[in-house]
Order: sequence, then C-alpha cells, then structure tokens
Amino acid sequence: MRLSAQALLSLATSLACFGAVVDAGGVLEVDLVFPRNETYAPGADMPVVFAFQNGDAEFVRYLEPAIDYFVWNLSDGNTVNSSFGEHRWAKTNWSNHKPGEPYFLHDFHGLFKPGMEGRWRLSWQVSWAICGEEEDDPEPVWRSNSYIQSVEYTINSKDGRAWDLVAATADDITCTTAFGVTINATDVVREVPKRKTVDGGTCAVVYHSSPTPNPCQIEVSSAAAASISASWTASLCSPWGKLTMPQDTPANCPSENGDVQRLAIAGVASLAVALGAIGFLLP
Ligand SMILES: *[C@@H]1O[C@H](CO)[C@@H](O)[C@H](O)[C@H]1NC(C)=O
Ligand SMILES: *[C@@H]1O[C@H](CO)[C@@H](O)[C@H](O)[C@H]1NC(C)=O
Ligand SMILES: *[C@@H]1O[C@H](CO)[C@@H](O)[C@H](O)[C@H]1NC(C)=O
Ligand SMILES: *[C@@H]1O[C@H](CO)[C@@H](O)[C@H](O)[C@H]1NC(C)=O
Ligand SMILES: CC(=O)N[C@H]1CO[C@H](CO)[C@@H](O)[C@@H]1O
Repeated sequence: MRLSAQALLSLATSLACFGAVVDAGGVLEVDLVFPRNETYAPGADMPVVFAFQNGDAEFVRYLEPAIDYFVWNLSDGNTVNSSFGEHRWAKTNWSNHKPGEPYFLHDFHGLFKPGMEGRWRLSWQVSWAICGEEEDDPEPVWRSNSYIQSVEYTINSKDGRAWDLVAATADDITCTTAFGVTINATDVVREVPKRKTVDGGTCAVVYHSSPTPNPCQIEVSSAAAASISASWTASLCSPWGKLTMPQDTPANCPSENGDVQRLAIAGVASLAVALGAIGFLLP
C-alpha cells in the first residue's frame, strides 16, 4: 500500500510515540558533478565527482546514503566495463566541511586516461535506507530505495577539451535536474529490531514527495578544484601510489619523511586516497 504524503504524515505522527524525533528532518540531495555530456581530452588526473547537499544534517545518518557507479564502453555496444566505484556517506570526513556548502566526493582512476578514447556511459545508483511504510507492519522494516541515472561522455585526444571542474559547473548547459536526487525526510526515526534479514539500527520515515533537485546550482570553486587535484597528487606521492603507479609519480613529491598530507589541502574529502585505491584503479 502506498500512502499519500498526508497519510504518511499522520502515520509519522502516530508513530511518534514509538519513534524518536530528530532535529527537524530535512532534504538530502545527492548529485553527479562530473563528468558531463562533453568531449574531453584524455587526462589521467580527471576525477569522477559527486556532491552531497545538506549531507551533514542529523537525519542523514539514518538514511545511510551510498553511491555506486560503473562505466560502459559504448563503442562496442554496451559492453560493461569492470571499473566501478563506491561512496558510503558513513565514510565521509566532515571535519573541514563548511556547513551549508556541498560536500564533494571524488575518485580518480584510469577512466579518462590516454588509451580510453571513445564514447562512454557512466551509470550511478544512489541508495538509502528508510522505514517500512505499511501502517499494519507489525514492525518497522529496513528497506533500500534507489535512484539510477547515467551520463555519456567522449574521450578524444583530437577534439577533446581539457577537463575543468570550475568551467563545467559554471556552465549549466550540460547539467540537468536528472543529475540529482532528493530525499525528503520527516523528523521521525524508528528503531529497527534485529531480525534474520536486518541488522537492526535506526531508520528514518520519509515523505513520498520530495523537492526538485538542484544539481545545476553546484559550482566547484577553484579552491575546491585545486583541493581535489591536490588529493590526487598526494595519492600518487603516497607509498601506495608509488608502488602501484610508479610511471605517474610526480617529480615534486615531498621527501620520504615529508608529510604527504600537507599536499592535500583540507576542506574537501580526499576519498581518492582512501577509496580511489585498489578496487578502482584500472590496469
Ligand atoms: C549530449 O550532447 C550532445 C551534443 O551537445 C547532444 O546532441 C546529446 O543529445 C546529448 N546527450 C544527452 C544524453 O544529453
Ligand atoms: C571500447 O570498445 C571498442 C570496440 O570494441 C574497442 O575498440 C576499445 O578498445 C574499447 N575501449 C577500451 C578502452 O577498452
Ligand atoms: C578528517 O580530516 C581531518 C583533517 O583533514 C583529519 O585530521 C582527520 O584525521 C580525518 N579523520 C578521519 C577519520 O579520517
Ligand atoms: C517535504 O515533503 C512535505 C510533505 O509532502 C512537504 O510539505 C515539504 O514541503 C517537502 N519539503 C520540501 C523542502 O519540499
Ligand atoms: C580499462 C578497461 O578495463 N577496459 C576494458 C573495457 O571493456 C573492454 C571490453 O570488455 C575490455 O576489453 C577493456 O579491457
């Protein structure tokens, strides 16, 4: 049974005696930032970038949002490529995040490097957990909703332009609302009992209707873009990077004793260091 927002609201209200009320609920938005529907020159240091808007709000922890993405080679009729990445909200580091600004998640890998010329589709899925909906559910149920979308881009060394996060996000022409998904959470959360199929935990009651996403309002500042690039340099200069990508080790890496962290300007998640690793690097 699907409930109207009104019914859901009264359900939420009636459940308030079972569920705790968190700080005001709110709207989480998850957006693809880069790449866009454009033709790029190959660049080993080109990232995939997503953003969380309002991701630091209290209710978001109960949604446990996650992003998975993968890439298809369109030149040979939709053969799926093995490359993919994953972002878990729980692994984000908010310590240097400015409240009210989008939080950028990024990965680097060989998706755009020389040798990857051709037409590609990047598909991503945003998934999140919510409370069960049925009014007659004996217990709240833990479920995962999801949003799947894709973007196509071309890597071409002849006509491609150099990638530029600042320019790409300043230009709304290549952006569509489909690049974003919003989740409108009530202020009610419930405890989920441990069962065979669920781990238990706390789920958030969400509204059925959610506002139109606003991915096109995101602009990557040159400082944020520099920070993203710096995290790539830092990962290339790390012992792990030197071991796995010796051909890409920059000439100006800090000395062995130097603190590589200094290269990673704070303020933006440097998941590339943590996650852009092992699984995501293409041969
Ligand atoms: C991508 O851009 C090209 C050229 O600007 C346009 O013809 C095409 O429809 C766009 N594709 C999508 C999926 O937006
Ligand atoms: C994509 O598919 C085309 C056609 O099969 C192939 O020639 C090309 O090498 C593939 N690209 C990569 C990077 O594997
Ligand atoms: C989060 O980032 C800060 C500043 O960059 C760093 O000091 C801290 O160790 C990080 N925390 C985790 C859990 O990685
Ligand atoms: C969230 O949904 C509720 C119920 O439909 C609605 O009243 C509210 O305006 C929505 N929030 C936003 C920001 O659109
Ligand atoms: C870089 C990479 O993994 N490319 C693969 C993409 O898919 C084609 C077709 O399966 C493979 O041949 C490539 O090696």
